[in-house]
Amino acid sequence: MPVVVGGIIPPADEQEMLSDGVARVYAKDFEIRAHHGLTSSAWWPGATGWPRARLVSRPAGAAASRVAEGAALGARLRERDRSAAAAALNVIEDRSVGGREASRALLQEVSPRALGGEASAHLIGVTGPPGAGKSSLLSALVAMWRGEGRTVAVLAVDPSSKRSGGSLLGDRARIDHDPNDDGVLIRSTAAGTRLGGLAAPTREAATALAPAFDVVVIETVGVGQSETDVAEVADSVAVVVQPGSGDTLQFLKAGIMEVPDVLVVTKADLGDTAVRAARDLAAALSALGSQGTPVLSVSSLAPPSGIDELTEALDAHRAAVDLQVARSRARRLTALADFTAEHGERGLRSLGGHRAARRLLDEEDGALGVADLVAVLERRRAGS
Ligand SMILES: Nc1nc2c(ncn2[C@@H]2O[C@H](COP(=O)(O)OP(=O)(O)O)[C@@H](O)[C@H]2O)c(=O)[nH]1
Ligand SMILES: [Mg+2]
Repeated sequence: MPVVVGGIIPPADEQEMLSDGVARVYAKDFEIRAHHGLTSSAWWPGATGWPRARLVSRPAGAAASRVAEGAALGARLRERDRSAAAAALNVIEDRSVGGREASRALLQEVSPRALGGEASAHLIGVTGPPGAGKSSLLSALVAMWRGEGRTVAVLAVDPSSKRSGGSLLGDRARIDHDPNDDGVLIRSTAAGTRLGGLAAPTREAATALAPAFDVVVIETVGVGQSETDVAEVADSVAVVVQPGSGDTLQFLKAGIMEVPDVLVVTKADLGDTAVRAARDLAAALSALGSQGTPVLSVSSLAPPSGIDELTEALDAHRAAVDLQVARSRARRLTALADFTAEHGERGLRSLGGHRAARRLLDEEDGALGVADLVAVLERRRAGS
């Protein structure tokens, strides 16, 4: 009989688990003590958020074929077969137990180890408050990149949806592109719930697409926390603001917002206010000792302006990054955050604390993927 151990199941996942062959899903308020003689805190010490469930045993056939399908899609992406992208994203967005096993197999196929190095795409984070002009800017950027022959995937994080599959219309349909052009993929992905980071499906989607596209963009909404979140996966982060948005200036000065790699002021066609905004932001960055950070003024409305300067600034930033170092560091931080989300502070303490866990990961091969790194921590925890 299939048995689930290890966590509280979000009610929304129940149906999927049942269709995966799980015999019974105990809901959050289920009185565990009555059945197991355990208190819920003993059952889940230090639980934060919705942890992953672990299936101990279940029917083999269907699951095995989904894992094989995931691996095959990953192998196709590794060979830069973009026609596998949409199906691969479906696998990644399927957060059922079977779906996650298939995603894990898929991601193994695109890990730096399988690729023989880091994925070639430029991973770009585009973030900024709603209405700043991110989607319009991306329409112009996509057109520019396609004109240069670069293939582009855009993952637009939809803050209105907490779960994959349920992305709401609203913010997403605004990136203009030719639907018949197979060099462009635009996808809206759910915001998810992990505190202080991008949702796993978004990170995993970017990782999966990175070998197959020249540019992979993650568009997120917000200013303050969100650019640190997207920095978790992006090689380069562009923060997008519109003229007259004093918030960004205040956030930068107060240190709430980390200095972006590129700062973009939109709506240059508005004239004076746009010029002034760009000047004020450049002055603020200068005062913070970040004179090197480009501040670019762009207009996304026809005729667009400043878009080529922006692509050049992004390329220049990427060229200056030691990709292997930056990405393996990002994978380690992500693994640590994932482990902590699953096992809580107490799990972290069992490894000797945050710094000890970091050291443990630093000893590992830099080419390991996030799931392998989490497994390293979990093995150590089990052995401690
Ligand atoms: N004047 C002007 N308006 C713009 C420009 N870019 C975007 N907008 C407008 O600003 C609004 C928000 O744009 P959108 O791209 O959806 O912003 P997002 O919420 O950051 O994705 C829309 O009404 C756009 O037409 C621009 O360069 N100039
Ligand atoms: Mg938008």
